[in-house]
Amino acid sequence: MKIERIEVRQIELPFLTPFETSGWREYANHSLIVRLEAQGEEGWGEAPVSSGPWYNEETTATALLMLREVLVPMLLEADIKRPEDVDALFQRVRGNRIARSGLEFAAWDLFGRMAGESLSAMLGGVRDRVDVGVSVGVQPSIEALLAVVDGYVAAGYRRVKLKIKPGWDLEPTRAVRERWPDLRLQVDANSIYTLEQADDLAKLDHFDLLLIEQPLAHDDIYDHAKLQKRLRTPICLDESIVSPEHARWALELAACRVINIKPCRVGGMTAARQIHDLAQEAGVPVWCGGMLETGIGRAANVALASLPNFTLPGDISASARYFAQDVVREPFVLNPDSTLHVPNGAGSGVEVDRDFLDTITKARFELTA
Ligand code: OSB
Ligand code: MG
Repeated sequence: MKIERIEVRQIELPFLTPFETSGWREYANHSLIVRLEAQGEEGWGEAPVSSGPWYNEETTATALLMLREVLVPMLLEADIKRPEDVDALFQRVRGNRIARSGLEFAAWDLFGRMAGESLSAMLGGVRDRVDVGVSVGVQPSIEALLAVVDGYVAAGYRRVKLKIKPGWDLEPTRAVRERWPDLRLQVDANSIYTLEQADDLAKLDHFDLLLIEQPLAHDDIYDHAKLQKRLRTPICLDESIVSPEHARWALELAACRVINIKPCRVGGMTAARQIHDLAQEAGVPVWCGGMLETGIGRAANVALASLPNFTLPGDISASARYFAQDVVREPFVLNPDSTLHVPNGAGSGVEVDRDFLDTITKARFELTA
């Protein structure tokens, strides 16, 4: 099948509150929203890049350039018989995985809509609800942190992740653990520590954490294996796992005991599912991370999280945790048991609010076959 038309939009959708990690701050979603057209049907995808190269090397500007100059022209020339063909097509592209994922997600949505099958069913999902938690950014004070966590716990979130960095690690983690002894709690360092700080990191073992996410360098697997031997708490890799091969290396080296799968980080659903399968064979649980997506990317993440080895709660919070208004007509809502429903409509199962999308679009281009 030929894809006939591809539209890419750059959006800006402000967050209700800025999101601060160990190394940067995000004020708005700066994703690229992709729309494919073929045989009278459409498919939507989100490439959730950030404005700067702080999480990985990609930015809104680089992804826009790669899509316009390389990826969209490649896809328009290709013959696509199944969504996995998009992953295969882009294997010869180095890096730029979030940009690639926007098109790959849209292909899954397109094929799903054509077949009348949900993305979750296409991927082999086994649940109609997925466990979710909330990722809490660095706060100006412990008091502010406790107030923010209190709000999320009151909203129904039963798993909380704290962003940590040197000087904002032991005290905030202790404070939250003391206030909520039974809360499922984990931390994320976004690559800010080095192996020399292993003894400091080992102090986090006192707080009964589910996991410590990406303590060391964004491209490291080797030192994480050394660090894991010195921690009781499972290490979870995020940034370092950019492909199924990277997942295999990490598993063979015992560099982690948990993997955060963000399908965008690995180029899309095809690679994400392969990593899921590898981890399952190794007896390593996975969970679905997030990139502060709109409802378009969130729908893809929720569908992925319905696969069997997603046994830990995902960073897939309700639309209201991020935005005053989402770009999908039915926002994602938190159920009282800290889950989100998996959409069961065709494809990703969400309907894009085109009028609202138009109001947040900063730039767009369109190419045809
Ligand atoms: O490291 O998991 C991360 C957001 C942007 C970039 C990196 C990360 C995050 C989050 C937020 O932790 C997860 C979400 O709620 O989407
Ligand atoms: Mg992370």
